[in-house]
Amino acid sequence: MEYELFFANKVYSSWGLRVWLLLRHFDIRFKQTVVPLYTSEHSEFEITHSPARQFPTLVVAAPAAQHVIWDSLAISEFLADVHQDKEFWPEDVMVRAAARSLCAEMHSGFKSLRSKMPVNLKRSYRSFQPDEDTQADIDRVCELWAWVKK
Ligand SMILES: N[C@@H](CCC(=O)N[C@@H](CS)C(=O)NCC(=O)O)C(=O)O
Repeated sequence: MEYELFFANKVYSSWGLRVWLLLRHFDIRFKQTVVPLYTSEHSEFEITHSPARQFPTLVVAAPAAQHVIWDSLAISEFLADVHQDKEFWPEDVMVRAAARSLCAEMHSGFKSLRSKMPVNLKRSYRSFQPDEDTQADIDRVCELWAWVKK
């Protein structure tokens, strides 16, 4: 099986970075292709790899066919299914359930944090003052990290 990971940008897109880091961490070979958002390459990508629309998208070339998998969590679950020797998820069923809870909340929550503090790995926002909702999200992340460390 050959993998090609399409992502928008490594500096601004934590979604794409998640899958990129996972592939690197588990030493899984892949080709990477950056598709700048809202360009003609993006439109071409949407036509060629329909119905995927967002990044990251993983294109899997298997002997009989080519498959398109999109959304960082769906891609991660696919990789965990295929590479069962790599221990993507904890072995213990209850620890695994807790890990899934954390991932699910990370994937669908933290709306204020995401919109007020978008990822930009080239900048540091030292003077940024979070509003109430953003501070609540920050507190929640800290609570979860403290809980994981226990
Ligand atoms: N929940 C999705 C979010 C992906 C996402 O929002 N990707 C952005 C780039 S960071 C995108 O492709 N935007 C283009 C669009 O929405 O047309 C995931 O986990 O993959």
